[in-house]
Amino acid sequence: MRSRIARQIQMVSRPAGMPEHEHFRMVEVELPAPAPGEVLVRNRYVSVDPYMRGRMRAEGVYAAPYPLNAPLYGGAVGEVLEANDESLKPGDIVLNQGAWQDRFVTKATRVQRLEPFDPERISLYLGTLGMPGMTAYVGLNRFGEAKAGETVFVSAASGAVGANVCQIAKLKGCQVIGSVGSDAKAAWLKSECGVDRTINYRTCGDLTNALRAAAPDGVDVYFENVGGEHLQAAINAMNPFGRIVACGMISTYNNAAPEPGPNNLMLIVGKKLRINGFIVFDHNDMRAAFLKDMTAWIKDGKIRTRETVVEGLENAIDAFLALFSGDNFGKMVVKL
Ligand code: NAP
Ligand code: FER
Repeated sequence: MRSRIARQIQMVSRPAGMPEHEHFRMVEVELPAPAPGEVLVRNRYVSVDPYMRGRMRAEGVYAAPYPLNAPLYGGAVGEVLEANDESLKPGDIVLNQGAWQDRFVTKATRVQRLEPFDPERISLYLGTLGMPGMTAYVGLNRFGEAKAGETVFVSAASGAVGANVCQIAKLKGCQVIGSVGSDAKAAWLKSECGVDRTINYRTCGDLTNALRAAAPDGVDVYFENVGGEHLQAAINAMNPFGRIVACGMISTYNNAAPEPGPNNLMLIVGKKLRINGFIVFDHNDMRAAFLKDMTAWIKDGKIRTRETVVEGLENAIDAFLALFSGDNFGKMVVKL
């Protein structure tokens, strides 16, 4: 019999500010044999994503909070070890929601069998071909409505979502400005992703001035991943009828108390700006088109992918925390 000993990371207390190791523990459990309709999955790659920080809070807006003393969950790609359901067989590669654990038993209906276009690159289904890539596609197309010739400003531009936003916007014929926290990330965006101009927000001085210099004709679409000073600078630099795609505000996720907002919100009125929040999970109607387009773009070399791969479930917490210090470069995944 294959091993049914599983390791899982549980949250034992809710962090107030930046999470620390003491908020989590690694637990070993013996899994039951899969009951009828169930499968045993061994994960190969598990995802860590910024939204997980929101689920660590007691109150969620959109998603249910993670329970205490139970495995955390989120996107993962694994292999079916045992199947007690005719829809799946051992060896099948499945997208699942069992992140933060190396093995688990779940209903067959709760996993999605993948037909990976490249079996060596299954982690892409957590990044460019997965939730973050689709977030870029949905946000830019459905809410940014970016048109050829327009200027698109992207924050966290080299990340899992941002790098795809930049490259899809270039494919649409836009001018693209990316903000990042390191010169190496800026150099990669320019050389590999075709980004026109970059800003290193850590070294640029006043962000509004830097953005105005990078976008002398103004910003038509701001793809918001960061919040705070980035949002204020974008509002300052937006053109009339500009669109702000409110995807996330990672700079605020570890705040223990709310911080003051941008000081220039009145500009939204005079510039007739539109601000659109969205959650990718509400837009599954675009999933087939996204997968078709994105797979073709990757195969044709039109979209470049970059990952930071951390090895070992025991390093998942550090991998997660790296999202908030910028120590990831591209999509952060944990290889098991
Ligand atoms: P990511 O960009 O791959 O990783 C996070 C990056 O954010 C870091 O590498 C860092 O890059 C930047 N960052 C972290 N703290 C920052 C701070 N205080 N100020 C400025 N930059 C900071 O993560 P991702 O998965 O692509 O997520 C990006 C954003 O999209 C997040 O806001 C996330 O919540 C959001 N999101 C939303 C949806 C949705 O459905 N609405 C779906 C997926 C993701 P630098 O080194 O460049 O600072
Ligand atoms: C994310 C940030 C926030 C995300 C989802 C949320 C899927 C949801 C927030 C909420 O429930 O309030 O990156 O990605």
